[in-house]
Amino acid sequence: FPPVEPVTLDNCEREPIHIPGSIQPHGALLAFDRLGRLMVMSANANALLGLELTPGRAPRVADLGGDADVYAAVQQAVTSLGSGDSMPDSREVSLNGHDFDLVLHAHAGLCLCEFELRDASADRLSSFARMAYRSMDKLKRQPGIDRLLEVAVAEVRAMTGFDRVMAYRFRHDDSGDIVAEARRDDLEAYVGRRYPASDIPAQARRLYVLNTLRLIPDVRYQPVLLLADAGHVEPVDLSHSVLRSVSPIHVEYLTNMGVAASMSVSIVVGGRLWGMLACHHMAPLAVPYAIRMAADVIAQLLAASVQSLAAREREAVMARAALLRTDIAAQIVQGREAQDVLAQEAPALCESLDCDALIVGLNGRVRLHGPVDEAWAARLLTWLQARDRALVHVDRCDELPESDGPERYCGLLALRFDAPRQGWLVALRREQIETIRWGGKPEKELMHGPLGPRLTPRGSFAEWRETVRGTAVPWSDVALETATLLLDTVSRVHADRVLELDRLRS
Ligand code: BLA
Repeated sequence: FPPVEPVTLDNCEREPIHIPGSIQPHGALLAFDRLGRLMVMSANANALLGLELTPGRAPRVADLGGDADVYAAVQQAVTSLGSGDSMPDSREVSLNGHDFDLVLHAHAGLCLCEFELRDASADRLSSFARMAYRSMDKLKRQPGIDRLLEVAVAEVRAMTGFDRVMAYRFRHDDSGDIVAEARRDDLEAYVGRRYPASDIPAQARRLYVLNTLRLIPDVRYQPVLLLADAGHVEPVDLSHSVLRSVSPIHVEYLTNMGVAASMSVSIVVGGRLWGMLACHHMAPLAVPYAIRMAADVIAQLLAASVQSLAAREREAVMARAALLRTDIAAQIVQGREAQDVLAQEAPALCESLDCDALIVGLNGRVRLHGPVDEAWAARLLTWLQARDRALVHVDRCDELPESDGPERYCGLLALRFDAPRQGWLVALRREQIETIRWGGKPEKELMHGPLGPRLTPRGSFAEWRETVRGTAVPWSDVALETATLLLDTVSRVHADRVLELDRLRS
């Protein structure tokens, strides 16, 4: 089942990567229907497994190398088809003088049996269970997300032997940062790099939530076609397969980077792809199924820890904001002018709202924190006053009044704490591309494949810059909630103080 249209940089979101019609050659695939009939087989199956199977027939024990274990496993998986999809189940088998991990699962009406070649010694596998246990113990003890990911990349590298293991964390718009890395000493650092959402297209992200681990032991592989019985017309859905052949676009990306083997494990938090552990090897590398399963378990533990640490980090931010709010309110209640208090607390406010500069306006006077052009600030306040809303937030440069000064802000979060007296607290954010520094030194571009320099980390960064030009990082839910509470508090205590002053005057 070859893909319908050739894959290019422009249509790769439509590439049906779950039905490539081929597998990677480090194993063989047999797929059976409800009646136990062989519907699809990979072109290499008979040769690799030493069998003489023909599509359309239900094999007997003798047809499966006379191995009762293999036969029983297949029969059991075929029977389970009656109750719908099933999670992969695996066992070790020997056929044709080779050892295999036989991985079976039911999906979309077919029972998929994948025989993956294994050559790991038993020793390595048994010590590995201890290694996984030790890793999990270490992971559980990490106090914050950054440390947690540092430990995770080191542990996965120790377990699998990859030259480079990176932790990717996806951002608000699905672009991603490499936030932690364990690598061979002589390799250039990738940590700190950012790439656009389009480097991992939407259908790949969906697939990676369903099936959390993929491996390419040798990117130079020749795909092995799937052959179907004449009675079987549907393409085989390889969403949950371990041998699925991968997108040629992605293979080109890896090749351009000089990578020969790749594995990635999804970190799924709340049903969403939160991040990935991505592993590279500069030579081919076969990672045994059991070790991959351990890496998958580590990623699940990571996801659970990320979830609870993120909740804790959010609580800590909200608690600090509450303290700051109380402090500001107390100073105003004691009689200080709101504008002075807010201007004095500007550094703390910038930290709390995660902004680069602040403007505090009241009664036509402006106080600034950070590099802001005064004339622009005054125009901005007039523009805000005309919008007639108590809370305004913007994250695009072209929605704000144009600045003639050297500074350019694209993000604005403005709180009107005194409407009649034009009292505004305005938080500003710079353009995103000014706030990131590309990690690592410009690499010598190793080579370009047929699709040119786009498919390199540097091409990715350039693409990301294009995508986000003219925007600031959008205000998070936490920043908006903090701002709403601050607005509420400051306008209340400030109004009381103004009333009090009026009363004293009259
Ligand atoms: C998949 N793209 C991926 C994956 C990663 C990246 C980690 C997961 C697959 C794996 O395990 O290897 C991206 N990898 C990166 C990046 C770095 C890296 C950015 O190491 C940087 C250091 N990819 C593109 C473009 C397209 C594209 C432009 O860059 C399409 C136009 C497609 N990427 C693409 C597809 C997949 C993918 C289709 C899915 C591959 C598959 O599972 O079949």
